[in-house]
Amino acid sequence: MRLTYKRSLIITLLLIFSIKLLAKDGYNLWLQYDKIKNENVLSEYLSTIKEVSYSGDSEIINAAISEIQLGLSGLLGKEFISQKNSDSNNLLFLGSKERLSKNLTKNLEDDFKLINNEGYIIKTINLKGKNSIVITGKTDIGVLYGAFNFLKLLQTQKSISQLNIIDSPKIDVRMLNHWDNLDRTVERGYAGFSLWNWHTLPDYIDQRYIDYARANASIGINGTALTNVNANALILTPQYLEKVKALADVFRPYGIKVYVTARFSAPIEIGNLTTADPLNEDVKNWWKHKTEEIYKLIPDFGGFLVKANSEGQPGPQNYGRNHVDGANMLADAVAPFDGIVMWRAFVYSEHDTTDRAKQAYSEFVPYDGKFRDNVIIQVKNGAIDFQPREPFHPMFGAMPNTPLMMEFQITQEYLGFSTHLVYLPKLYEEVLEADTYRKGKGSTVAKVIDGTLNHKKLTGIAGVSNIGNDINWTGHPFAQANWYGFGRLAWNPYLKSETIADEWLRCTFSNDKNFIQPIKEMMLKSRETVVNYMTPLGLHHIMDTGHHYGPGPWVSNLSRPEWNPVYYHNADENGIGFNRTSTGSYATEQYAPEIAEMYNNIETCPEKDLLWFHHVSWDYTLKNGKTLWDNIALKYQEGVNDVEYMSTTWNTMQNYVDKERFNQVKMLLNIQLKEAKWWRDACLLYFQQFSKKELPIEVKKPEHTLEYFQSLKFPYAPGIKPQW
Ligand code: GCV
Repeated sequence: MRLTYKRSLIITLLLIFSIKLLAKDGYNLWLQYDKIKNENVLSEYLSTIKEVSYSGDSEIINAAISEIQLGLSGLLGKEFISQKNSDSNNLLFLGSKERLSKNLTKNLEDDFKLINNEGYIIKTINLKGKNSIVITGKTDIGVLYGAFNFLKLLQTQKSISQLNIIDSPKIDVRMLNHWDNLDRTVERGYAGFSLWNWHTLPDYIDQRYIDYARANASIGINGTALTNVNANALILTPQYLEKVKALADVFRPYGIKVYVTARFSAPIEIGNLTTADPLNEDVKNWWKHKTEEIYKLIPDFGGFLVKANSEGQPGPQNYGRNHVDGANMLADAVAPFDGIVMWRAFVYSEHDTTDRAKQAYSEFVPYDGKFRDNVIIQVKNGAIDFQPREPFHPMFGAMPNTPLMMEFQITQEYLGFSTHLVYLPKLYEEVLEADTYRKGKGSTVAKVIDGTLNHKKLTGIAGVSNIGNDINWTGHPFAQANWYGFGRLAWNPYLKSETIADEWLRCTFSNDKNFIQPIKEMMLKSRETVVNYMTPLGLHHIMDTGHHYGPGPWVSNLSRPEWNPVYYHNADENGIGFNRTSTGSYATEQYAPEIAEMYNNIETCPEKDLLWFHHVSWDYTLKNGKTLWDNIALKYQEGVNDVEYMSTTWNTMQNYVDKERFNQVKMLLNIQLKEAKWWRDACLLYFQQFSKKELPIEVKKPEHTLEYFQSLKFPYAPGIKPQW
């Protein structure tokens, strides 16, 4: 009796264990190293790599070697014991330039001229009749990036028989911004709580911290701002700095520097000063000493990220000073340690009645050239706030004497949270490819960001993280693609979103073309789909207020006008849209003349941006010969139809995807469909009050009344503090 019980217990445990092994909870992200099933591919790899060897003993090289071992043992199903400095045949060799033999160095001389300090070379070399693949770089971090990229070749089943890959990042600072609070809530976070367990740090190092660093390094991210820009000064106290140091120690072997957000009033809150005036000597000294204290603990600390005089955050203007005074004071404190200050340009004031879209440009452009060399201005991709579609921010290209970095939002605050499948690299690509015309045709935003347009030494890009402690990190399995895609574009802002989707799908799910082709198509379309069912034709910021979940075009009762959706859509009997032309707020004049003219004229303004720049009559005829009202309604319907199509496409994919992730995506697409219909019906019913027109026959009749939609309340929608 006892034996039987024991036996069944053992069998159950074994079963649970094996199910756990087989289960795909998404934790491994795109670093899935399952054994390659294609025999031809596998045999090519096994005959090309017989041994692994390396040179160097830094913690970065150790990280590269252990990733190669992990990857090869999984993908090829064979253990490789790495030898130091072996030179047998069919070798995979890893080591930085200074570790290479004379012959190898000679062989790679020209290639090294093509890479920068973080770049890598992966090359097949035949020396004295012996074949080897060499993964190298000028520094160890280049070797680590090379190792991840080599594994990606295997994951995506590329031939490795004659390799010659030379690649370098085009942007210096490639970072994630976590809007994580010290109580572990995440502002605009939809994937659980913060990864950083401040309570158990610094003594407890969660495996997640290491896997977070691996994932980031695999796509070339080299920085992380750990804390919310709506900052808490406590992070700068010794108690918390010890915890930051612990994280910095974990991330260092993966080439990732830590940054924290600096609350401008910290000298008062934790320093016992009576002012935070940036020109006050005591304040300057306080920051100087605080910075010294930080660098003593974390010698490679990256620097500060600052949100000042924005949405209630303190800043230099509280003392009659300006952004230059504030940023330069902090820049002087970090300069001796090669630190940088990322000063955000996301500002708009309750005392300024001009169009919110104009305020950042007006406030910052006059300061062009006045910031210290180690200050970089962090600018959101558009002038309002991470909308499903915004024209590029007019500041890009308008401050030739100041480094500007891009801020994209990876977390889907305005794009359906982590329940909607939206592939954001498509949005990023649109912005990066936009032409500012600041130095004639071809002056793209990408060229501003990578510094080539104005010969900038300091370059950067930040993505507001969509990561939390959900088992799969991002909530929606496809939201992982947005983290991945951000990293890839940060490395190379000229990459195509399609290439990135292809790579990600192969690494994350399957190499089967019957899966890749339809799902890639679905991903590429998904951004336009969300624009259509939320904010078509240039509409913007009509989400319900506070949490930004679902539609709320009717909201008009908030204290600040620009917090109300009615401010943005201006719907009335005459039409809809924000007049930002010369007859309106004249925001168009903040662009280079070629772009200003294009946007200013209703005939040349791209229809996708029409209502961003123009207040347009309901009867205005668009290029397809239909009225504006019909176009708006049809776009909402198209959005819904496309989600239906996404859902049907996904439902035919069960043979290519593990059960867990298949079901997750299936359920999430059902939610997305429900919410797309909600958006369509609520917005059309609301706008119809002004247009007073029938819905075109293609548009489904709403199942609820406008009053019903207006009555919906979500006090506990994720991403905000309930008291807000
Ligand atoms: C961190 C928007 C968001 C805020 C965010 C702010 C910012 O307003 O709704 O949650 O605050 O942008 O970028 O600073």
